[in-house]
Amino acid sequence: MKVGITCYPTYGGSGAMATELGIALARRGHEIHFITYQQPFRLPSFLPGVYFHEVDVGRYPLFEYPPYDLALAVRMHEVVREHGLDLLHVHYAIPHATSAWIAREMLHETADDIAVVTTLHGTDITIVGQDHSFHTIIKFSIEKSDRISAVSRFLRDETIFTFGCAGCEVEVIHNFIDPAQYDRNRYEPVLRRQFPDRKILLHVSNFRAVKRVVDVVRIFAKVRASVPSVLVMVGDGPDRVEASDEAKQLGVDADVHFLGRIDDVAPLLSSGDLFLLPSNRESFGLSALEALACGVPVIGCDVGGLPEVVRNGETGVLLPPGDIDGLAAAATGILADPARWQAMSTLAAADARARFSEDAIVPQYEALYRKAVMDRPRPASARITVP
Ligand code: GMT
Repeated sequence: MKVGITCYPTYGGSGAMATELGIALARRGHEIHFITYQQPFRLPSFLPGVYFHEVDVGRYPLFEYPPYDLALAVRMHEVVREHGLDLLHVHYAIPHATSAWIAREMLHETADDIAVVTTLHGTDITIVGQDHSFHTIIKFSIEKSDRISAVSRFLRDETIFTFGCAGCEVEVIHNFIDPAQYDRNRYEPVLRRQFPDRKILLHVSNFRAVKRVVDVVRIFAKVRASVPSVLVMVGDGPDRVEASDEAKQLGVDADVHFLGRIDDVAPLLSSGDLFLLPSNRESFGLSALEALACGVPVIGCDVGGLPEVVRNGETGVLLPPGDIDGLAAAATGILADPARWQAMSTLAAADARARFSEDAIVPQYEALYRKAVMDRPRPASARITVP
């Protein structure tokens, strides 16, 4: 098929997943067109079958808020017509699903058409969707999509609870990893060489409030009191300064390393002993899945979709958000028992491969695409190039 993909191209799980999906689909013979305001951060500069179309918003002085959603709709409309796309797959409802709907309405003026699939990732429903100013437009845009998917059962239920969405069928398609890339045995243990004789705790995120990065530091400080260890923080965002201040306050700053944003996290994860993700809520927790696939047990919170990813007590430990003592005790217990750590690490890598590998998940999107295209009246369905 010829598929247009729109996502947030900067750091974040939804953009990462959309990009990995596009790459995987291109490997399976589809033609993929990314339509975004910037090259997605995980997209290599050249890949056969993958094209990038930049959305230019312009900077007219009258616009205090440049109308990105309209510029995106116009670019979608152009790309669909120029390249004969079969389908637009938008990741994150707002504003992408709305722009796709506008583009489709414009296409109808020339008797053209396009199928639209919307994938919900989490904060588009759990935070943005509950803000009254966006509620109606998100509900409308979701309902106008031909097919909707959510990255966890939790998010599907939350979507139906929040929006009602009469008659909406929300299909659960979990996020996935490429098992060849997220493989502990594939990389030199770079961090282990840098920190010999220490346990390595890792956190990767966009450092937004929902991630509770200050808790990450507090948990680490308690672990470090009994286990020689370092904390490696990957990413950046609004709460980085607060986390760094907390490390100083607790006297552990010499052992907390902020590496900033890094595109390819697999080599770092492969050096890790534990991954900390004590978020208030994760609709899925892609970073946790990537850690598990690299054989790193996860210490996190038993909320949202994370319990669908981490097997509590087997591939990690999940406790209520804010239970710093409990999370630190769980981490210390695993690190102090090498046999238990090894069993968890082995099961984590195996379970991630068994349930969330690219080969198992990507065909679910292909099936969703087929249904979306077949749902629409001809001539759109007649344009399918790959059944
Ligand atoms: O976590 C964020 O703030 C970013 C957000 C995004 O759009 O990138 O992440 C959401 O989508 C990811 C990919 O599906 C999920 O793994 C994250 O759990 C989800 N974040 C939240 O639900 C907070």
